[in-house]
Amino acid sequence: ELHLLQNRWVLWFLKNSRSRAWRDNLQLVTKVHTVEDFWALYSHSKLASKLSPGCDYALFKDGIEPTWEDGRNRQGGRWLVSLAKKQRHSKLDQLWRDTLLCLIGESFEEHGGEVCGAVVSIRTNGDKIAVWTGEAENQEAVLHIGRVYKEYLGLSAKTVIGYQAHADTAAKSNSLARNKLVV
Ligand code: M7G
Repeated sequence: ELHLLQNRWVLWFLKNSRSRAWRDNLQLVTKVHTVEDFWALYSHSKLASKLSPGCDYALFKDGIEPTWEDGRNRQGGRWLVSLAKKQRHSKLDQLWRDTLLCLIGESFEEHGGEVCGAVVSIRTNGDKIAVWTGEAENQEAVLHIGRVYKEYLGLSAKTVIGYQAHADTAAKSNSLARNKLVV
């Protein structure tokens, strides 16, 4: 007996290559409909910590691309967890797995509809994990999602995570966009 997920999810892989446009580096890997699909995929995929710098994994709801331009993301933003370089070894894989479980397990209750997906980015200067939501101005939903997510990851009270609108991120290619909210 298979256990259907409340939403269908799509795993994407991005392999950095400067010779092509950013969008052309994004590949749809597979769709996940059941708990069993999810674990089969997870256990056969490389851990995030084993990917090359410049690569991303993204898990998004079916029908939403992991891009700022997708209509469901255009007005949205992300809760960003920035890791120190040394945490790739000690923390990254656990935090990404817990992020995936938080999404597919629909942990955000009545605000789950605002969640679009999540991204893990492997970067030489420090890896990143983010949960993307659909409406940066929906403060009640954004704050609820941020609080639940931080708790789910077991981040300490002194760890502060920020939420940035994609429009602000897209406009600032080199520095971090301002936080609209923090938890
Ligand atoms: P990143 O991978 O989000 O962060 O963006 P990084 O700076 O830590 O590597 C790197 C670059 O990829 C951006 O400056 C954009 O040029 C491009 N890029 C990233 N995203 C998420 C998008 C997107 O959604 N749409 C477009 N058009 N470009 C993007």
